[in-house]
Amino acid sequence: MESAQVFKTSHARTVCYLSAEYLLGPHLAGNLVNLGITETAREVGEELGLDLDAILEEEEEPGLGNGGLGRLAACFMESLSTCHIPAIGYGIRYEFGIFDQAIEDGWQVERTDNWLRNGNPWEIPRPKIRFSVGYGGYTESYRDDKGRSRQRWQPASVINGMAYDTPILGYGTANANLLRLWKAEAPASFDFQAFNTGDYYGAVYANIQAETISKVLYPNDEPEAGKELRLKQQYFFVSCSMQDMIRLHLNTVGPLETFADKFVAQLNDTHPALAVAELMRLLLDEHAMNWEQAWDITHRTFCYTNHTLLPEALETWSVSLFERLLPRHLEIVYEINRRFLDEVRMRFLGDEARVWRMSLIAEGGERRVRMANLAVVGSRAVNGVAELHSALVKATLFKDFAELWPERFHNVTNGVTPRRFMVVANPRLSRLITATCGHEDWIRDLERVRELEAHVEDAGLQEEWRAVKRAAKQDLAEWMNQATGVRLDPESLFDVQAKRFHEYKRQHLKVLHIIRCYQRIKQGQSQDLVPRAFIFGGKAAPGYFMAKLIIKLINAVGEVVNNDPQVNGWIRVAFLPDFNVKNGQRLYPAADLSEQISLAGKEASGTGNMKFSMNGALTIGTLDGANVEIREAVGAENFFLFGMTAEEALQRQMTGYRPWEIYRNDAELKSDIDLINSGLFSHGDTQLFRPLTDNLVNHDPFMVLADYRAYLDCQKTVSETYKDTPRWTRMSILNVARIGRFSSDRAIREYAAHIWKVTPKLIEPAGGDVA
Ligand code: 9GP
Repeated sequence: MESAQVFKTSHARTVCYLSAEYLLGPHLAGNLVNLGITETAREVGEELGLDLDAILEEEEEPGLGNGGLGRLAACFMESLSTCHIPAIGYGIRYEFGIFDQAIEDGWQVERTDNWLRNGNPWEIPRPKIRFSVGYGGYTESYRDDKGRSRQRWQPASVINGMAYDTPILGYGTANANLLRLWKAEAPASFDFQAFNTGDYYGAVYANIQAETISKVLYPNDEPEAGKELRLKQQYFFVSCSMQDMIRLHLNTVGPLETFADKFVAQLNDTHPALAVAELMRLLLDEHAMNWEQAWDITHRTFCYTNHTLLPEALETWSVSLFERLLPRHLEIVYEINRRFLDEVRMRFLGDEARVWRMSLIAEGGERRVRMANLAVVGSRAVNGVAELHSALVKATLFKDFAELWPERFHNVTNGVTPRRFMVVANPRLSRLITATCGHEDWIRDLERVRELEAHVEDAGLQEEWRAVKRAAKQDLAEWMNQATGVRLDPESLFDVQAKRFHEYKRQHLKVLHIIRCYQRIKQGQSQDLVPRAFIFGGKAAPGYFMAKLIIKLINAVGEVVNNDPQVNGWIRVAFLPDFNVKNGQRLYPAADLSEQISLAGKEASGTGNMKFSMNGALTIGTLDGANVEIREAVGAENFFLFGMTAEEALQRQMTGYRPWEIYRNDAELKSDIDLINSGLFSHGDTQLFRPLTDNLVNHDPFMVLADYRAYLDCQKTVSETYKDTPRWTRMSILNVARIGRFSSDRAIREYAAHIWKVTPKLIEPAGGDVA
């Protein structure tokens, strides 16, 4: 409340982070750390006969996101508070978050995530903060009281959005920002006409329809069909958020002319891109501005982050659906487009092909609104999330735009919060770092973990370092055994791949490596190997057949390997069910090896790569996303690199990629794939995995076969290095010591200085010191 009051009275410039997803993870442990009272809480608990760890274990996490993008938003909210930047996070209070994953007979099964079942103690309902949101209907022209011709929207239906606020605490500071999530409700005056004519059920139906809008988070990677509700969700939350920002501005600062000085709105991917059209509508239709003035404000307000180059993830909406739901916004998009394309034509005379490519409307076939183009045109800054990704954004996806407005394009490499992913997740390692460096300042200034480097040769530290890792592996092994019945040996190398399942992330490349190890052991060629536990975690979108088949394959291989006494002293395979923030916190501290093996050019950044490295895992990875910068930071000699570069991959695709030739010419690869097809892993069913193996041999869109040999060679180096224990330990220490740059605090400071132009505002604690 004090933060809100100070931000209000001081007219502090404020960041509004617009994101359809926040993958927050449990709040309690993070809040205790940020308030500096974990040990106090533990002691008080003990006096009361309560075990803090048992309480933490009970907490339900709000899984209001799919993966990296939503978790990034959560890290950013925490760093915004820690860095004293006034901010509001706007999003949707989904009643059901990302599904809970169970594994049955090796297959992923989805269960609804009823996270609000027992209530949510962290949120503050704000019944007075409500806005109306319209859908459908028509637009009409009219003359206002000054005789000017104006346009207005008469929606066919209206629902309400009500605010629920969750305070997001910073580390060791009194600053707290708000995460304001909107819940959809029927308007109080529900359809009385229907009610009076006796259509009671019709009236109730309208209520249900309204509430559906914030019911459930959409899993990404879903096919396009039936996504009308998603467009409704997107409009719902941006409309409430824009109306709220205008309300705040009018209440505190005053006239809307200064709106863009008070607020900067960050579009987290294209999901909130409708905000551009909505702010225009509010300024034009509700606040009677002229186009030029409204556009100047809108354009100065927004910035946009792109998180993917994958074409299927770039949102477009059919013009007919858009028009049916948001007729006024379509008019506004057309007008933005008309003016924008005039600018393009003037700048690139006669280049109609370029005009066609850059248009906000895709023509040819069904006409569609291109949300990414709307976001670029409506924003004053556009950024990618790692150096390589930002370069590819400029060179490929938004090439035409970067030629038109080169100054608009930036890079801000992602980061993650060390509070959650080190202090909360790995207290043993945190204590060791604090003891070695002699201070806790590294928690707020992660660059200071570099002080570890001076001690890297210290045999005592190395010993303790190994003990910390060993204990985390023991914890994970126990948990895994309870959760899945798979027994892992903490003495073995813990080789972990945990992230969403997608073909571009290439979990199936990892599976081929496991099968190769299996065959080598069976053939008595285990001399190059070290005992390994292969551990996977991650969810597949419910409608993504191939990703689900890969999960099944992992479990099928696991069943054979784990039950074969000839090999299971060497290798084990475990699948951690329901990979979420809480389970991630169990995995990162226990990993020796982090698998970051996407096809180069496909993973925009990755953030799991940072979390593993922060916990002393070494990375085996391609030159993709933030791997490139992690390798630079930790030193090439402390990173296991393999595979094609993005450029080489592209080149090879263009000159005709023939995976079947690789399959035919590499006897080991052929025998690994043939073993899958033999039915060994499917109780004799030779067809089960055919869609996967046929796809690999005949198409292989993510070039698994092209990188197979390089990957196996690199894994051999991993095994050799692991056998040299002191060397591995030194590499592990150096990974942590040099990871400072990947704190989300650094990312937030870069956004603040270069993109948002906002300065920190420190809140003085009213009733005593914090931390
Ligand atoms: O796939 C990217 C991932 O590489 C990145 O780390 C994350 C955060 O920037 O965003 C992911 N993108 C999406 O989830 C959808 O665009």
